[in-house]
Parts: sequence; C-alpha cells; structure tokens
Amino acid sequence: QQLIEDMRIAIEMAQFELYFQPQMSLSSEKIIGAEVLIRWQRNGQWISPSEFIPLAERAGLIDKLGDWILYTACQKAKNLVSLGWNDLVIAVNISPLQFGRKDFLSKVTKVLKDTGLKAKNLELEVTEGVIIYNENEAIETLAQLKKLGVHLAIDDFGTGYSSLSYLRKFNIDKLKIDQSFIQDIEHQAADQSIVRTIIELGRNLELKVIAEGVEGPEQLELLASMGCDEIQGFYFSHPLPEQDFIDFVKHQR
Ligand code: G
Ligand code: G
Ligand code: MN
Ligand code: NA
Repeated sequence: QQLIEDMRIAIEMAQFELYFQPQMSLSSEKIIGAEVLIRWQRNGQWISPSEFIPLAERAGLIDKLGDWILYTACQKAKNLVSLGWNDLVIAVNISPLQFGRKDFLSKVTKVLKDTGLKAKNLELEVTEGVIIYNENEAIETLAQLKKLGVHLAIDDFGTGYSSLSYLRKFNIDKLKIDQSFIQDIEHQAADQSIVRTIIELGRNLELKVIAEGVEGPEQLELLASMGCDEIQGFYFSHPLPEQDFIDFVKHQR
C-alpha cells in the first residue's frame, strides 16, 4: 500500500530513470540500438521493474507511467539521433494494458510528432500477452503502427502460451528470444534446439531474431553458429544511464 502511494508520488514527480541496454549486430559487433529499461530508487533502494510494473498495472497507474516512459524515451532517443546516430533504434517496453487502450495508436503518433523522433528510430516491444485482450484489435493496432513506420518486436518470445499462428497475421519485425533459453544454453541441449528452431523460424518468416541475456563468449559463439542476428546482454553491456550509453556508442565507433 505504501509502495503504491510512493509510486503515485514518484509518477507525479517523475522520479524514475531510463537506462539503455545496447543491442548489437552479431556479425559486425556494432551497435544497432538499445532497449529502454526503467529504474526506480525509493528511499535509496533500487526496486526492480519486475516488482513495480505489475503493481502499477494492478493499481491503475500504468497508463500515466507508460505515457511518461514512452514520451521520455522518445525525447531521449531524439537527442541520441541528433548526435549523429541516424539509424539507432530505441526499443520501449509496452505493457499489454497500455497497448490495449483505444487511444494507444494516437498516443504514439502524437509522441513522435511532439518529440520530433522519426518512427524508424522507435521500436515497440510487446509480449504475446497483447493478444489475450482482443486478438482482432491487437492485429489492427499492430498494422497501424507498422504503417506509421515504427518497428515491432515480440518480447520474451517462447514463454507465452499462445499458438504460433499469430505470427502470420501480425506484422512484426523481430523476435526477442527470452533470456531463460540463453542462460544455460551452453549446457542444455533442449535450449539449443529451441533457440535453433526460433532462429530458423525467424529466417523463414523474414523476421530479425535477437537473443537476450547473453553473458558469455560460449553463448555468443553458439548463437553465431546458429545464425542469430542480434545480441543483447551483459556480455556487451549492462543497462546504462543515458550519459554512459552515449559514451558507449561513441567509443565503439
Ligand atoms: O530491467 P529489468 O531486467 O530489471 O526488468 C525487469 C522486467 O521489467 C522486464 O520484464 C522488463 O521487460 C520490465 N520493464 C523494464 N522496463 C520497463 C518499462 O519501461 N516498461 C515496461 N512496461 N516494462 C519494463
Ligand atoms: O522482459 P525483458 O526482456 O524486457 O527484460 C529485460 C531484463 O533483462 C532487464 O531487467 C535487464 O536488466 C535484464 N538483463 C539484460 N541483460 C541481461 C543479462 O545478460 N543477464 C541477465 N541475467 N539479465 C539481463
Ligand atoms: Mn523487453
Ligand atoms: Na524479454
């Protein structure tokens, strides 16, 4: 209860921070973009978004928080692009509740207009959960977003319960292999099979595939041998504060 009240105040006062975790091309090891990850320090203690985002959803605070995240992420993305990194793609996590709102498309349109960010520099990460609310509406919203020119990624791919048939109907660009499949991939034959299959699926459907949670060189090598397109994980970088991220991009060129 106190946590919810503190979150309400933190939203009013914009006491959150956005971190950036680099996403790298596997073949060139160059940066392609970053995933935006929210951070909250409450009374000097970091609280994980895996704790407070679900709480915000239950407490009816996710719309306000989600609006702040999207707007601020686009502002910061515009700033990064303006530094000369014209092709950088900044990925923002969208809660299924946020995605399901009638005005979500118009919000994205307005945020792009207000911040001056080009649609091609924005990626939206949604989970298979967006289908649960209303499949036809989700398909329509994704199609409209695609028309706008934003990139669309399916987050935590492989962990949902939905059938794969939606991949035919959804106009998406990228599959993000959930980190649970990567974590111990060098020792788990089953994880290797699953990941190889997802990468092949991506290739056949002309979707980019990114592996999350890559921490070690053996994992990287395995993923390279399987033809994975992109990598995100501690191996290249932890999520970074904005200025550290800018330094990261500067120094890898
Ligand atoms: O950054 P970290 O690994 O602690 O994130 C934990 C969880 O919180 C992940 O599932 C991630 O997708 C989610 N998360 C992090 N930042 C955001 C955000 O800005 N919006 C939403 N909706 N979820 C986020
Ligand atoms: O659900 P989502 O994929 O958005 O969550 C991303 C989460 O994964 C973030 O909390 C981020 O901090 C975390 N993360 C990113 N890279 C790594 C990694 O290499 N190892 C582990 N264990 N977690 C990671
Ligand atoms: Mn994500
Ligand atoms: Na994920």
